[in-house]
Amino acid sequence: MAKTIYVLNGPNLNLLGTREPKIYGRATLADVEKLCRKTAADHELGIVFRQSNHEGQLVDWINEAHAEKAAGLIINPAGYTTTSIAILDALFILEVPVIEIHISNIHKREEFRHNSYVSKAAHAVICGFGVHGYALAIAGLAALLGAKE
Ligand code: CA2
Repeated sequence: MAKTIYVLNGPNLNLLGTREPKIYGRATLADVEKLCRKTAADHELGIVFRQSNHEGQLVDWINEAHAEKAAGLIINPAGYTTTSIAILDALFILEVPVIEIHISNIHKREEFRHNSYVSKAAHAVICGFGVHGYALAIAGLAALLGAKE
């Protein structure tokens, strides 16, 4: 049976492609989902792709990934990156690799974006590659999972 990965997206990423194109580019979340599905298929991985504006919903989906024995999880926690101990605690429960991704280079931006709680549970962090970072995250996760076989 194919391994399945979860790709979770946090608040306001539903608006991707509609505002602040200089920071986030012009791709929509639907475009990102398409890119992720293609990249996952190229690596023979199943994929669950979701977005929510609600912290508890993201926690529930991380718990679901654990219950469903997902092979790995990629998360763009967006605005919850620097605030959510609940998301961090849920990620700590996972026994599979977590990759944190940000479209923009958060370290080049305002200081309040720098201190990620999520990074404490992440195997790797990708930021600053625009939405292409999602494809890099899936390829990196696939390599990690292959290396374990
Ligand atoms: O660069 C990223 O991917 C971020 O996670 C995006 C978050 C921001 O709070 C993080 O510091 C970095 C914001 C997501 C908001 O998404 C928007 C999409 C379109 C237009 C405006 C905001």
